[in-house]
Amino acid sequence: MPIHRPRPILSREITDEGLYLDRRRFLQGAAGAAAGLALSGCFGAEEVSASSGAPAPAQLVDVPRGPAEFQTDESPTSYADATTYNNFYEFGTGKTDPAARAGSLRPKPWSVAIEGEVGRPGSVPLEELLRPHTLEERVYRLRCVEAWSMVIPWIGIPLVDVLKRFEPTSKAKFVAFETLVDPEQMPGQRRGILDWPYREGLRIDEATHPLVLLAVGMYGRELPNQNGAPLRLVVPWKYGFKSIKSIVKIRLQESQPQTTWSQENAREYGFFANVNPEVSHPRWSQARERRIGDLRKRPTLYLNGYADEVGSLYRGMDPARLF
Ligand SMILES: Nc1nc2c(c(=O)[nH]1)N[C@H]1C(S)=C(S)[C@@H](COP(=O)(O)O)O[C@H]1N2
Ligand SMILES: [Mo]
Repeated sequence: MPIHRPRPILSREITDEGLYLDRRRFLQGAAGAAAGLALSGCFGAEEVSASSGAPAPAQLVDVPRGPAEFQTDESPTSYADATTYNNFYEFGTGKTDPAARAGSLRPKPWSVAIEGEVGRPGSVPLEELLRPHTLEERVYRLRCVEAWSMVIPWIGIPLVDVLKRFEPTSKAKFVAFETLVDPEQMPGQRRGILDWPYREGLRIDEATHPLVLLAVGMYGRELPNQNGAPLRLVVPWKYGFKSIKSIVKIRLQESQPQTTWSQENAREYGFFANVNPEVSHPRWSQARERRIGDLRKRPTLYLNGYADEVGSLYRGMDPARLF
């Protein structure tokens, strides 16, 4: 178990979701402590200026802007930063590991299984999953639980439109998502750093909110592997770990799904994981965040600035429980 000491947390101690794992391994005397040290303090774009070296993915042309309430006029994070400063533990726990190693992922061909409480379950090739829908661009803030953030122009389709096609039953109270498991393609899965597959979930009213995007691209191109090619979730009012990458399974179900990070440490990574500046992470404050590329920190916004859209989903619930 991680050790929680009641004392002020220095900002340089806020590193990554894996720190407590590395601490645990350190305490057990196992390997991994060195990785933990190497990770500390990796923050700004200053430290991650290298481009991934991989060729840029194919362009997605003529994608219209989505509705105005799903945009922001804040400047997007640079493409170089958004594609070289990543969390994707299937390729390692370092911020630059995904860009360096995700070349082994083969996003084509790709199929997605839709299972559980739906009238029309099945495994669907990605092209078929997308075919009836019109791609759109949305510029969203992405706030990682580690207290950094980005602004990313995504390309995708609303999850609700896809779910509807498979005809959810009245028992569909939650939606569970899973990432691919294949250690050949995802070498980080040879280590038990997390319990693979990476799993996430949403309550059905959250999953069917029009803000939730199934993304296939960013910055006018297909998703780079390190950002979750070929299909990832984007839930902009929740901490980034909810936005699961490289999805192969979507399951509608009656019970709340077990999710990877809350299974690892429920106290530090809850099921709801709603961005809230007033609910501290056990090891650091969430009041402020570093926008990658900026030097100064900025205040974190309740529900990452999407309270007008999704605040009503949580009316009457205890805010402390919503992490
Ligand atoms: N399968 C999978 N999905 C994942 C992760 C991961 O390690 N594995 N990391 C999450 C975390 S912690 C964040 S902050 C975002 C980062 O997305 P980005 O690298 O595209 O910015 O992806 C999320 N999705
Ligand atoms: Mo994150």
